Amino acid sequence: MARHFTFVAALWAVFPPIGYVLVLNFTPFPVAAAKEAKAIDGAFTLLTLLSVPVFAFVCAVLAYSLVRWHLKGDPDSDGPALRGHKPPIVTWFTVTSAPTIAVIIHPGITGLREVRAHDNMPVDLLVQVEGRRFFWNVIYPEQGVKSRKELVLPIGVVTRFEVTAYDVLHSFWIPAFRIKVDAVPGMYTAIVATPDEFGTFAQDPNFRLQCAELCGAGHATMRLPVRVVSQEEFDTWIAEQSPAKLTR
Ligand SMILES: [Cu+2]
Repeated sequence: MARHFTFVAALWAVFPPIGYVLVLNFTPFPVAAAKEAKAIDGAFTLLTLLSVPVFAFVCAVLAYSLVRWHLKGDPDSDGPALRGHKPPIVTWFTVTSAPTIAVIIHPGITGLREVRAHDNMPVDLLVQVEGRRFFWNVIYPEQGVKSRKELVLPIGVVTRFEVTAYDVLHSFWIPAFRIKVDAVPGMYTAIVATPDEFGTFAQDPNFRLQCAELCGAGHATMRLPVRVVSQEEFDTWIAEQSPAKLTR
Protein backbone atom coordinates (compact mmCIF):
# COMPACT_ATOMS: atom_id res chain seq x y z
CA MET A 1 0.00 0.00 0.00
CA ALA A 2 2.77 2.43 1.01
CA ARG A 3 4.47 1.85 -2.37
CA HIS A 4 1.28 2.82 -4.25
CA PHE A 5 0.94 6.01 -2.18
CA THR A 6 4.58 6.90 -2.86
CA PHE A 7 4.05 6.60 -6.62
CA VAL A 8 0.81 8.59 -6.47
CA ALA A 9 2.45 11.27 -4.27
CA ALA A 10 5.33 11.55 -6.76
CA LEU A 11 2.86 12.01 -9.64
CA TRP A 12 0.84 14.43 -7.54
CA ALA A 13 3.93 16.59 -7.04
CA VAL A 14 4.29 16.96 -10.82
CA PHE A 15 0.73 17.97 -11.81
CA PRO A 16 -0.10 21.09 -9.67
CA PRO A 17 2.73 23.28 -11.06
CA ILE A 18 1.40 22.57 -14.57
CA GLY A 19 -2.11 23.43 -13.37
CA TYR A 20 -0.96 26.69 -11.74
CA VAL A 21 0.89 27.77 -14.89
CA LEU A 22 -2.30 27.19 -16.92
CA VAL A 23 -4.62 28.88 -14.39
CA LEU A 24 -2.43 31.93 -13.81
CA ASN A 25 -1.65 32.50 -17.50
CA PHE A 26 -5.04 31.96 -19.10
CA THR A 27 -7.55 34.16 -17.34
CA PRO A 28 -11.06 33.33 -18.55
CA PHE A 29 -12.66 36.55 -17.33
CA PRO A 30 -14.02 39.31 -19.58
CA VAL A 31 -13.61 42.96 -18.49
CA ALA A 32 -14.75 43.56 -14.89
CA ALA A 33 -16.44 46.94 -15.04
CA ALA A 34 -18.17 47.11 -11.65
CA LYS A 35 -17.07 46.95 -8.04
CA GLU A 36 -19.17 43.80 -7.51
CA ALA A 37 -17.46 42.09 -10.47
CA LYS A 38 -14.08 42.19 -8.74
CA ALA A 39 -15.44 40.34 -5.68
CA ILE A 40 -16.98 37.64 -7.90
CA ASP A 41 -13.84 37.22 -10.05
CA GLY A 42 -11.75 37.02 -6.87
CA ALA A 43 -13.97 34.19 -5.60
CA PHE A 44 -13.70 32.31 -8.93
CA THR A 45 -9.92 32.69 -8.98
CA LEU A 46 -9.56 31.45 -5.38
CA LEU A 47 -11.82 28.43 -6.04
CA THR A 48 -9.91 27.58 -9.22
CA LEU A 49 -6.55 27.78 -7.45
CA LEU A 50 -7.86 25.61 -4.60
CA SER A 51 -9.25 23.05 -7.03
CA VAL A 52 -5.89 22.60 -8.83
CA PRO A 53 -4.30 20.29 -6.21
CA VAL A 54 -7.57 18.34 -5.78
CA PHE A 55 -7.93 17.81 -9.54
CA ALA A 56 -4.21 16.97 -9.76
CA PHE A 57 -4.66 14.32 -7.05
CA VAL A 58 -7.57 12.72 -8.93
CA CYS A 59 -5.49 12.75 -12.15
CA ALA A 60 -2.50 11.24 -10.32
CA VAL A 61 -4.58 8.38 -8.84
CA LEU A 62 -6.26 7.78 -12.20
CA ALA A 63 -2.99 7.80 -14.16
CA TYR A 64 -1.28 5.47 -11.69
CA SER A 65 -4.27 3.10 -11.57
CA LEU A 66 -4.50 2.94 -15.36
CA VAL A 67 -0.89 1.82 -15.59
CA ARG A 68 -0.59 -0.31 -12.41
CA TRP A 69 -3.89 -2.20 -12.63
CA HIS A 70 -4.30 -2.29 -16.36
CA LEU A 71 -6.16 -5.49 -17.23
CA LYS A 72 -6.39 -7.15 -20.62
CA GLY A 73 -9.85 -8.55 -21.40
CA ASP A 74 -12.86 -8.58 -19.06
CA PRO A 75 -12.36 -8.77 -15.26
CA ASP A 76 -13.70 -12.03 -13.75
CA SER A 77 -15.06 -10.34 -10.60
CA ASP A 78 -15.67 -6.97 -8.92
CA GLY A 79 -12.93 -5.64 -6.65
CA PRO A 80 -13.37 -5.82 -2.86
CA ALA A 81 -15.78 -3.26 -1.40
CA LEU A 82 -14.40 -0.44 0.76
CA ARG A 83 -16.16 -0.57 4.14
CA GLY A 84 -15.64 0.82 7.63
CA HIS A 85 -13.63 3.74 8.95
CA LYS A 86 -10.26 2.97 7.44
CA PRO A 87 -7.59 5.66 7.78
CA PRO A 88 -7.48 6.59 4.06
CA ILE A 89 -11.26 7.20 4.05
CA VAL A 90 -11.19 9.28 7.23
CA THR A 91 -8.18 11.25 5.97
CA TRP A 92 -9.79 11.88 2.56
CA PHE A 93 -13.05 13.03 4.21
CA THR A 94 -11.22 15.38 6.60
CA VAL A 95 -8.83 16.80 4.03
CA THR A 96 -11.61 17.55 1.52
CA SER A 97 -14.22 18.74 4.06
CA ALA A 98 -11.98 21.36 5.68
CA PRO A 99 -11.41 23.50 2.53
CA THR A 100 -15.07 23.02 1.52
CA ILE A 101 -16.27 24.52 4.82
CA ALA A 102 -13.59 27.22 4.59
CA VAL A 103 -14.76 28.41 1.12
CA ILE A 104 -18.40 28.41 2.23
CA ILE A 105 -17.33 31.00 4.85
CA HIS A 106 -14.85 32.83 2.60
CA PRO A 107 -15.42 33.82 -0.14
CA GLY A 108 -18.99 32.41 0.13
CA ILE A 109 -20.61 34.28 3.03
CA THR A 110 -18.12 37.18 3.14
CA GLY A 111 -18.27 37.72 -0.65
CA LEU A 112 -22.07 37.63 -0.72
CA ARG A 113 -22.13 40.21 2.06
CA GLU A 114 -19.81 42.43 0.00
CA VAL A 115 -21.84 42.07 -3.22
CA ARG A 116 -25.16 42.63 -1.43
CA ALA A 117 -23.87 45.39 0.89
CA HIS A 118 -26.35 47.94 -0.47
CA ASP A 119 -29.44 45.72 -0.41
CA ASN A 120 -31.20 47.58 2.38
CA MET A 121 -29.46 50.92 2.04
CA PRO A 122 -30.25 54.04 0.05
CA VAL A 123 -28.54 54.14 -3.34
CA ASP A 124 -27.52 57.01 -5.64
CA LEU A 125 -29.53 55.95 -8.67
CA LEU A 126 -32.61 53.81 -9.22
CA VAL A 127 -33.27 52.08 -12.53
CA GLN A 128 -36.41 50.06 -13.10
CA VAL A 129 -36.08 47.30 -15.64
CA GLU A 130 -38.90 45.49 -17.46
CA GLY A 131 -38.28 42.36 -19.48
CA ARG A 132 -40.68 41.55 -22.30
CA ARG A 133 -40.44 39.10 -25.16
CA PHE A 134 -37.98 40.12 -26.62
CA PHE A 135 -36.68 43.46 -25.41
CA TRP A 136 -35.87 45.43 -22.28
CA ASN A 137 -37.38 48.71 -21.08
CA VAL A 138 -35.25 50.72 -18.68
CA ILE A 139 -36.88 53.45 -16.64
CA TYR A 140 -35.20 56.16 -14.60
CA PRO A 141 -38.13 57.11 -12.33
CA GLU A 142 -36.38 59.99 -10.54
CA GLN A 143 -35.33 61.53 -13.86
CA GLY A 144 -38.64 60.75 -15.62
CA VAL A 145 -36.90 59.00 -18.50
CA LYS A 146 -37.52 55.70 -20.29
CA SER A 147 -35.30 53.96 -22.84
CA ARG A 148 -35.59 50.91 -25.05
CA LYS A 149 -32.39 51.65 -26.97
CA GLU A 150 -29.66 51.54 -24.34
CA LEU A 151 -28.90 51.46 -20.62
CA VAL A 152 -26.73 54.46 -19.74
CA LEU A 153 -25.04 54.54 -16.32
CA PRO A 154 -22.80 57.10 -14.65
CA ILE A 155 -19.44 55.79 -13.45
CA GLY A 156 -18.91 55.34 -9.70
CA VAL A 157 -22.61 55.65 -8.87
CA VAL A 158 -24.24 53.00 -6.69
CA THR A 159 -27.19 51.89 -8.82
CA ARG A 160 -30.10 49.68 -7.81
CA PHE A 161 -31.90 47.80 -10.55
CA GLU A 162 -35.51 46.90 -9.76
CA VAL A 163 -36.38 44.15 -12.17
CA THR A 164 -39.66 42.63 -13.32
CA ALA A 165 -41.12 40.82 -16.34
CA TYR A 166 -44.44 41.20 -18.13
CA ASP A 167 -44.95 37.87 -19.82
CA VAL A 168 -42.63 34.98 -18.98
CA LEU A 169 -39.52 34.50 -16.86
CA HIS A 170 -36.49 36.46 -18.03
CA SER A 171 -33.15 37.05 -16.34
CA PHE A 172 -31.33 40.35 -15.99
CA TRP A 173 -27.62 39.83 -16.65
CA ILE A 174 -24.80 42.28 -17.41
CA PRO A 175 -21.67 40.18 -18.11
CA ALA A 176 -19.23 43.06 -17.56
CA PHE A 177 -20.74 43.65 -14.09
CA ARG A 178 -21.13 39.90 -13.25
CA ILE A 179 -24.56 40.59 -11.77
CA LYS A 180 -27.63 38.53 -12.53
CA VAL A 181 -31.14 38.44 -11.10
CA ASP A 182 -34.36 36.76 -12.23
CA ALA A 183 -37.02 38.88 -13.90
CA VAL A 184 -40.30 37.39 -12.69
CA PRO A 185 -43.83 38.40 -13.80
CA GLY A 186 -45.81 39.92 -10.93
CA MET A 187 -42.86 40.54 -8.66
CA TYR A 188 -39.91 42.87 -8.24
CA THR A 189 -36.39 41.62 -7.68
CA ALA A 190 -33.44 43.91 -7.08
CA ILE A 191 -29.70 43.96 -7.51
CA VAL A 192 -27.09 46.66 -7.00
CA ALA A 193 -24.05 47.47 -9.15
CA THR A 194 -21.43 50.20 -8.99
CA PRO A 195 -19.89 50.64 -12.46
CA ASP A 196 -16.22 51.58 -12.14
CA GLU A 197 -14.94 51.42 -15.72
CA PHE A 198 -16.03 53.31 -18.80
CA GLY A 199 -17.22 51.21 -21.70
CA THR A 200 -19.72 50.73 -24.50
CA PHE A 201 -21.29 47.74 -26.22
CA ALA A 202 -19.61 48.77 -29.49
CA GLN A 203 -16.16 48.49 -27.88
CA ASP A 204 -16.87 45.41 -25.82
CA PRO A 205 -20.00 43.22 -26.15
CA ASN A 206 -19.79 42.34 -22.44
CA PHE A 207 -21.33 45.78 -21.88
CA ARG A 208 -24.84 44.55 -22.54
CA LEU A 209 -27.98 43.73 -20.64
CA GLN A 210 -28.67 40.19 -21.77
CA CYS A 211 -31.61 37.91 -21.02
CA ALA A 212 -30.17 34.81 -19.37
CA GLU A 213 -33.35 32.72 -19.11
CA LEU A 214 -34.60 30.91 -22.20
CA CYS A 215 -37.82 32.79 -22.96
CA GLY A 216 -38.69 31.93 -26.54
CA ALA A 217 -37.51 32.18 -30.13
CA GLY A 218 -36.05 35.68 -29.71
CA HIS A 219 -34.25 34.97 -26.44
CA ALA A 220 -30.71 35.22 -27.83
CA THR A 221 -31.43 38.65 -29.33
CA MET A 222 -33.00 39.98 -26.12
CA ARG A 223 -30.20 42.33 -25.24
CA LEU A 224 -29.73 46.02 -24.63
CA PRO A 225 -26.43 47.90 -25.09
CA VAL A 226 -24.93 49.24 -21.86
CA ARG A 227 -22.86 52.44 -21.77
CA VAL A 228 -20.89 53.60 -18.73
CA VAL A 229 -20.19 57.33 -18.94
CA SER A 230 -19.11 60.27 -16.77
CA GLN A 231 -21.73 62.00 -14.57
CA GLU A 232 -21.69 65.00 -16.98
CA GLU A 233 -22.34 62.80 -20.02
CA PHE A 234 -25.09 61.01 -18.11
CA ASP A 235 -26.77 64.33 -17.20
CA THR A 236 -26.54 65.44 -20.85
CA TRP A 237 -28.04 62.15 -22.05
CA ILE A 238 -30.89 62.42 -19.54
CA ALA A 239 -31.59 66.00 -20.66
CA GLU A 240 -31.72 64.86 -24.29
CA GLN A 241 -34.37 62.20 -23.65
CA SER A 242 -38.00 63.14 -24.03
CA PRO A 243 -39.93 62.91 -20.74
CA ALA A 244 -41.72 59.59 -20.45
CA LYS A 245 -45.10 58.69 -19.04
CA LEU A 246 -44.15 56.30 -16.27
CA THR A 247 -46.63 53.62 -15.42
CA ARG A 248 -45.12 51.84 -12.45
CU1 LIG B 1 -34.73 35.22 -22.61
